[in-house]
Amino acid sequence: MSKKLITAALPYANGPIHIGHVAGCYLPADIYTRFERMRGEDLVFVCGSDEHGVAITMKARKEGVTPQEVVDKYNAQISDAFERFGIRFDHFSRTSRPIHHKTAQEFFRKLYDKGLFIEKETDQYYDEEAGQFLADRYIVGTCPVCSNENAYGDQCEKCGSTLSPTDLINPKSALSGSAPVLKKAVNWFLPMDQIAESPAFKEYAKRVEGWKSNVKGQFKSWLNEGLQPRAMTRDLDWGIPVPVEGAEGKVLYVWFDAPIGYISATKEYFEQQGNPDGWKAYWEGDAELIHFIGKDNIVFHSIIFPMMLMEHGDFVLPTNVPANEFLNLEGNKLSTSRNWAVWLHEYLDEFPGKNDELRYTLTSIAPETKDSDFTWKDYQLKVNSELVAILGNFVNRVMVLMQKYYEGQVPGGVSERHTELLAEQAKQTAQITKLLESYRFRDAQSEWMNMARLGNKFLADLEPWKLWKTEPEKVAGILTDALNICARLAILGEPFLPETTQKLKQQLGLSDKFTWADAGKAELMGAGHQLGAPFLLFTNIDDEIIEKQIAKLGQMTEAQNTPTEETNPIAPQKAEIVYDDFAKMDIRAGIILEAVKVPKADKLLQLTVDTGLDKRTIVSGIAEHFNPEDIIGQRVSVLVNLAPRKLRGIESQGMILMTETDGKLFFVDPGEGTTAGSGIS
Ligand code: B3M
Ligand code: ZN
Repeated sequence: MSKKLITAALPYANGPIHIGHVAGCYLPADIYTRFERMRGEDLVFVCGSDEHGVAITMKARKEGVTPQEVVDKYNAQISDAFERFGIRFDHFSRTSRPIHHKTAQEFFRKLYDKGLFIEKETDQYYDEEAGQFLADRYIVGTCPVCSNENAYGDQCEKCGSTLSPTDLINPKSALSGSAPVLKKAVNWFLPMDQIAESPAFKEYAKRVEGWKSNVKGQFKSWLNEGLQPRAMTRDLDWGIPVPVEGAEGKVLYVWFDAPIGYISATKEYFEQQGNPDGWKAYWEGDAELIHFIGKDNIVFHSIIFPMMLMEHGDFVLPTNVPANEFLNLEGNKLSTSRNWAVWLHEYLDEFPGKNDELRYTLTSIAPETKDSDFTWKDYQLKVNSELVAILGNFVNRVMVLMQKYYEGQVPGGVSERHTELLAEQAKQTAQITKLLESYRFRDAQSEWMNMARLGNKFLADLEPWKLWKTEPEKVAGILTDALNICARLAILGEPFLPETTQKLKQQLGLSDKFTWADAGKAELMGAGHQLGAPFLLFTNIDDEIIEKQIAKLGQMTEAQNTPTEETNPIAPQKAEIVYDDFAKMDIRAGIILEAVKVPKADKLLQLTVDTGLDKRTIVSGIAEHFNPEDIIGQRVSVLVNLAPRKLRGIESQGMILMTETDGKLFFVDPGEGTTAGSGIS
């Protein structure tokens, strides 16, 4: 079995992740790796933050902080959001790490030593006011291809053309706004035109024939237009120093170093596993390399990086580059500056426990072959009329009837439709597998939902609730057949909806150790098997929630424009709930026994709390407000039946209640004389 290295584009650590990024590459990569893991494939899934380039230094200028502060802040925010959302990388690295600097410099040096680069003195734009060369995004002007007036020196984001600064019409410095002058500078160029003619590249180009049409299309149009040598170094002070004498003050081009980040991340992962040479097997021989990216990264992953890899010689070339197109939002392009975005960390805060609702929606509209549009109404519709009404409803009907008739113990037997039902499921299973193998996640998920539809139709046709009165002996087989559909849904749905299928397995009383092949078994649950207690997998999303999200779009956050004094310090009352909603919460008095800072997380403390029921670990976001040693012995109110959640790899089993006033946090003290475990109601 060949080893697989799966990568997802390294996000720039210059801002948070939004749903466009998620739909573009992180979610598809996660679905694919979960699927391949269940098939027992030997794979490693790496990512990390891209911390060099002008994208970072521009942000630092804008925020009035150092580039280091920018990357530290956003690396933490991005990796935290991925973890909370359940994007299960084996390793998430950073291109600022020493191991990456070393790997990228050695890579450059090897190509340099073999004489590959063209050393060329060229005219580079220079901002005399700022006293700085203007690479890439430091220079803006009119795109020669589509006339967009805000094209960057390296790329036009409107038409997707890759540009050189001197291609721009009417160039202006992004630093001072002034017209730049040309100044001579030496840089090292990758002779892409020559490499494109090499037999090795021609051989590689054959494999691109089998790739997705949008990727193949861009690949071909690049080659047809004719490639030019491209500078792999920059006159900048932020980045990886060019490891060549006489190159002082120059750094590697960010698009040279960033993809090498996939190699460094693999190395670092294996180093941390105590197997420092283990990474090699994923980068040589018959190892497969699969890059998940968005469409603006296609040229770098299908042409430039493969050229670098083939000239280096020690590594495999990409097996596939399943790139997605762009996701729009409510009919408009996502835009950070206009705050026209759904930020992942905000979604996670505002929709706790609803990761799968977003995963499902994004996969169902994935921009796999062309741009697509996310709307909140559509999200609501997908949740209410598919997750709740089809999947949730099917599972719930079966579970409730099972409790009612058989106290949750599988009766066994088969229905009169058994054979055709199994044949249909086998067909669907094969189809889902085939679609996942060919990176068609959208269709794969929809075929999976069809299996739940099949279940609903089966129940509606045979009406076990009616037969129970007239021919009760038939009901056992019907419900056993239906339960086996539920179990198959739990196995096949894991790549798409990992949290839901986990809950489903729990209800069905199934273990977690299923492989993909198990989905092919006729009987997944037989007579005598005891089910767990039924509970709803999904709840409807109300109009109010959707309207609030729509209203939020395009509004600048407080930090962006409103002075804090003007904002109302008292939050408005939340939507009404019924007593049962409240009664579901089990809140107890507790005592903090231990408190330590969670490494590399500014906000988090790991607490050991005596809840009266047990001594458990709770991770709380209060580190910026309390010293760990000051809160030992503190009386607290604890929500003890909140589903456990992993934060920075630590399982948090509950939540400490806090009040916030004027930005300060206070513990909700259950009162003197209370003992741990007393209920709060
Ligand atoms: N950071 C570009 C981007 O976020 C870039 C990807 C690097 S992948 C090696 O679009
Ligand atoms: Zn353009």
